[in-house]
Amino acid sequence: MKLGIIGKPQSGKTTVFNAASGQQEAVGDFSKAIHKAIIKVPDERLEKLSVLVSAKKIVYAEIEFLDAPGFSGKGKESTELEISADLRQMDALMLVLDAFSGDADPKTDMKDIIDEMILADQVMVETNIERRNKRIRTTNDKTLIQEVELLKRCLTHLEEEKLMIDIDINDDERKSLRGYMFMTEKPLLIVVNLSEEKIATASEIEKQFDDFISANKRELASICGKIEMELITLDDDDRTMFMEELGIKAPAVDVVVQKSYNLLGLISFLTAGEIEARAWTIRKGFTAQKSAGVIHSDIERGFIRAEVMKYEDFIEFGSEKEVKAAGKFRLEGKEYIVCDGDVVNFRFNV
Ligand SMILES: Nc1nc2c(ncn2[C@@H]2O[C@H](COP(=O)(O)OP(=O)(O)OP(=O)(O)O)[C@@H](O)[C@H]2O)c(=O)[nH]1
Ligand SMILES: [Mg+2]
Repeated sequence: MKLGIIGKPQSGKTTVFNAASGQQEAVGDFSKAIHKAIIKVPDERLEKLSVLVSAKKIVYAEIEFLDAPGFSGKGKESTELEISADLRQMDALMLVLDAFSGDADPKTDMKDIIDEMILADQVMVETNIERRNKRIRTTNDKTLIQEVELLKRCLTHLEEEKLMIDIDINDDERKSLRGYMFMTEKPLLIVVNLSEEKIATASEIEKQFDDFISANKRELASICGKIEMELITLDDDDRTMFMEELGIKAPAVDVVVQKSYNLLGLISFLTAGEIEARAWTIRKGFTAQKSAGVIHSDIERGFIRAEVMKYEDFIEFGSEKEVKAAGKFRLEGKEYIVCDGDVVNFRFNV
């Protein structure tokens, strides 16, 4: 799963990327370099589970982050619409907005970046309509004609300055468009990058985005990128002290990473044993058998049953035995839909 960090030049993309990844890429250098990192998804359930079962280690779920420059930030005026192929490959986007500099106007910046994405999609659709029309002239191919009709609907929608994620089309039509990898079809996490002084006014700034966020597949988080970046350079004791001084409970970047995970439509089921307490990434709606395959294809192939406890029950009752005594231990078949936080043990035979 890939999440791309985008935004205007100098909006704090690399700062947020560093804070989330613990990497130390140069900031403020206008570089066009793409940075990549695999990020652990914070999950305090794993820490509690590992204590309960005396696990030797914890393995967190992971997502891939890309710090991806490439937007001019000039909105409709932009001429460089070369959104890189890397960005089109992303499963979701994190849009970082400057709310730290003196004349910051995050709402307008957001509009500009979105306009730029809409323009890029529009250009792509136009090129594809042209190409198909040429072929239709020689072949008169029915499927191509249908495709062009659908693309024309997309074009009208984009010309109305709307995002592809909000277009009203049926599932088959959406599927047939998948190959285009529209920029404006990706789930979006808006990250408001505040200055130290503005943290107190976060909720006021966030309100400006209410209308946009309430719609489908969009999330919002506020963060002070600079503080977060400093936090990761400290050792555990200093970090705790620094956070207490600032009155923050957990690094805001943890929330950002968790929200990205949700936005990608991902959930975790958990396994707990002496070797490790571990989160496994699945998509919402995965069956027990398919989930088993995430651990190993043999377990999927030889699937017999899944032993399932809710994380909360396991913590409340303290052991498998007690969960059983309380009647909360379940044996599920291969069609069972695994839920976030299920503590699972697969029985299999190969
Ligand atoms: N005060 C303050 N400054 C910040 C914050 N985030 C970033 N900056 C500063 O803004 C400048 C740009 O930050 P970067 O993280 O390099 O921004 P970027 O979006 O990666 O920039 P480009 O890759 O050049 O487009 C740097 O000088 C940062 O120190 C913040 O939360 N607060
Ligand atoms: Mg950068």
